Amino acid sequence: MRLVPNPVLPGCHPDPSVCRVGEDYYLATSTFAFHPGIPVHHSRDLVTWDLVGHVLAGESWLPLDGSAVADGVWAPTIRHHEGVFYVVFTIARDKRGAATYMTTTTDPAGPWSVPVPLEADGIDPSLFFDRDGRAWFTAARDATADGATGPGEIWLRELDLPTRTLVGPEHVLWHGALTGQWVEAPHLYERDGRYHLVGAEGGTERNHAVTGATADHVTGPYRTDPRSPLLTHRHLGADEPVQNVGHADLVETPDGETWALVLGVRPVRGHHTLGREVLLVPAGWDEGGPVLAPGAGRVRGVDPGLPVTTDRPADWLSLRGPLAADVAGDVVTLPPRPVPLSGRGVPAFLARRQDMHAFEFGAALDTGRIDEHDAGVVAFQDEDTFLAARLVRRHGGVVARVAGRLNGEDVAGPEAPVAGEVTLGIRSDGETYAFRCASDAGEHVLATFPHTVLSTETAGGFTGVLLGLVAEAPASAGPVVFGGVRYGVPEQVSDGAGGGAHHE
Ligand code: 6LW
Repeated sequence: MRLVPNPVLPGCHPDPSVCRVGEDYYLATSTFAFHPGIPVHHSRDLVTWDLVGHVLAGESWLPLDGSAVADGVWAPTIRHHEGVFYVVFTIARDKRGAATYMTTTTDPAGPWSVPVPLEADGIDPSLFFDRDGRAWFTAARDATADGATGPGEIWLRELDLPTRTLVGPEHVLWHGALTGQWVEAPHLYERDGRYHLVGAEGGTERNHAVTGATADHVTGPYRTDPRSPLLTHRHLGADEPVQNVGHADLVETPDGETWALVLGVRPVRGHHTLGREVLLVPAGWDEGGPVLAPGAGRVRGVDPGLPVTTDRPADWLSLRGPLAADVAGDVVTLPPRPVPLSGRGVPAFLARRQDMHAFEFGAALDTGRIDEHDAGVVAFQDEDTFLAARLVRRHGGVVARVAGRLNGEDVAGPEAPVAGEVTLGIRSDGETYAFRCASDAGEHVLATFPHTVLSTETAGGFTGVLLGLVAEAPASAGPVVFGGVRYGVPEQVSDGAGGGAHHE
């Protein structure tokens, strides 16, 4: 088995879906309430992935005002058929599928068409183009939990491409290999005239698993692949460096090799902060169906000694909608907004994914320009869990302090007077987050927290930590200029702003 370095796409990129066109692979992942939505990454070797664009941006963006961070855009599937790229995805509300959309393009870098709603229940939509030219839509939805079925089921209907509507009868395909374990993430594949349905079960936490079923006809009947789970780390114990492995999509190389992209997490002392990341797993086929990680039975290539790369350009994100922010080299200018990070609006918040355990993130602010602002650097999990080193004006002076929320409870640290240019930073060794403040008067730690408080295991939700810049103030207050924005491994910090871009 060939060993590849994993994860191939670190940081919060859950629910990977992949398609190939010639020698080019395209990958789509979930973005919840982040804007722009659904990054499209390109690769020629399935190992190195470069961001080429976003599915939901500009005209194709769907407003997510009022959305919880963990809701919003879930589990896109990307497919290519006769020159057209298709993406189907769910908009979730209250952690349930609320609407399903489809969008298309001929250029995966975008723009993508304005998404059209599909009349479909549930989550995790997928598309399958059969050899005879017919297109099929599958998704996962709740089923009556009568003991024999449910709580999830995979269903299928034909997709009429010209009208972009679901047509014909509905077929219930499968209730999973492990009935009662939330079957989801369905993808269909055809091989040698047989249909293979691959799903995920056990929930996206420690019991996550890839399972499967096969049929002679696309509409079924499907019989559980008795080798299920086809891949899981649920039985490997807490010391296994990768956990929560599941949610697979398969792709074939031009040479006929099969590979799977799956999601997994890398906990530190049982808690993960980087979100669900993309892992590459070799695959093959036998008479039963797909064989994932042949000869190993597990995801390999996750080596704490692998070099950490810091040259990945930032995919700058805002929350719930576009922001008039300007990124020029390592200078980020944020017009303020009176919207708190704890709310459900669009705050003046621009962030990048934390994609390394040990990192340093920081930016310099001029205290002379802090007026009605509450501005600084943030480690953000969701609206209920975030910590920030912030500057505010008090009695004519400016103070630095840590303020935020942990599981919905406000947290505020002691205030330290500061003046002149101040650098606010967040530094982590993987087990702590230290919030720092440096000025001409010296450098000190404002507060340190264990990484567990920002982890998904503690905070819940579906995302990982974002590292960002915030400028909360009435819109009439002047823009906040963050200079020297940097992100990198501690001691070896590089420019993290990642080139110039206007983020509108
Ligand atoms: C995704 C689903 C899941 O749609 O998490 O529990 C959802 N598993 O497959 C959001 O990533």
